[in-house]
Amino acid sequence: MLRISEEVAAALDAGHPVVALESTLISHGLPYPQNLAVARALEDEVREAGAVPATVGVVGGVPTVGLAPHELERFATSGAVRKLSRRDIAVAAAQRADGATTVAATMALAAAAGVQIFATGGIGGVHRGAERSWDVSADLTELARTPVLVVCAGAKAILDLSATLEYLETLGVPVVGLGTAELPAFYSRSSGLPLTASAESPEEAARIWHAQRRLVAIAAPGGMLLCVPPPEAVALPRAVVEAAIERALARAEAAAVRGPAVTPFLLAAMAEETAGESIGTNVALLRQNAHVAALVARALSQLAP
Ligand code: PSU
Ligand code: MN
Repeated sequence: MLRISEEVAAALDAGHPVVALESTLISHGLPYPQNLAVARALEDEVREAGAVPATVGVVGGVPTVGLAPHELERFATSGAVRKLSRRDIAVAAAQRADGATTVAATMALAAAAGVQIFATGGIGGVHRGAERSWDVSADLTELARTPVLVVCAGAKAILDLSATLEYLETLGVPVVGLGTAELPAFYSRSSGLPLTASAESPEEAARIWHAQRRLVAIAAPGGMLLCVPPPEAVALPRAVVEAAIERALARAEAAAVRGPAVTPFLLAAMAEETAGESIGTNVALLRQNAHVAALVARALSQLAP
């Protein structure tokens, strides 16, 4: 049902820290060759910070936690890798397809394997214009029900961040800022949207997560977001990002893009509209989040189960 790599299984058995990583950003979120370099760099970041990386995907129909190096390469280079949310996993399994897992699907597989900490870039959320399109990412509903802490730079800036935060509140998902009391805006450090909770350190974030799991019957039963602003040196000014988003959204509208194709289309359009700058920022924040997630996983492994 679920293939767990030998290295990841051994780490889990020994109670060593493990960090899950997703594969949609590799296959559908970033262009080649940056995507392969990033896939490897994120695993290196996790290792250097003292945890074991577990990149998640569906390989030839087999849900897998801990992709092998040659599988990472295939996911970065093959045009035939599907984008899988939770609803798509059984279809891919039956058809023995390769599939890159979104935040939602990665959470599901990570939880099934016993991995509690997961690093990504920006989660999916409520799209702009969702009052007409009903385009709301399954990442949000997954956070409501699956017990995984997701380290991210907030939700992707192409979304309606205010509506996304409201929806997370409705679903009862805690959103905690790391060293900030504001929701980061993915490419930018600030969104102007206040958070109700913040942690001063990865250790404090681990204690909050530990409390949520201990209080599972009376506190949030599912996941938690730990939001880390992108590094100062590569963060983009909000005005620049907003102007690029307007142009990217107009192109998506003109091309009548719908469904799971929307996010990959907008991310690629953002790269063009910012002359590649958005990719540099995306890569830097991903590396930072992998590092932070490893520190949280280490702190968690020190706390009594
Ligand atoms: N973050 C990134 N790049 C990405 C994604 C997130 O920096 O490509 C992916 C994640 O896998 C997320 C997905 O779950 O986009 C959201 O897609 P959708 O809006 O279709 O749910
Ligand atoms: Mn969608």
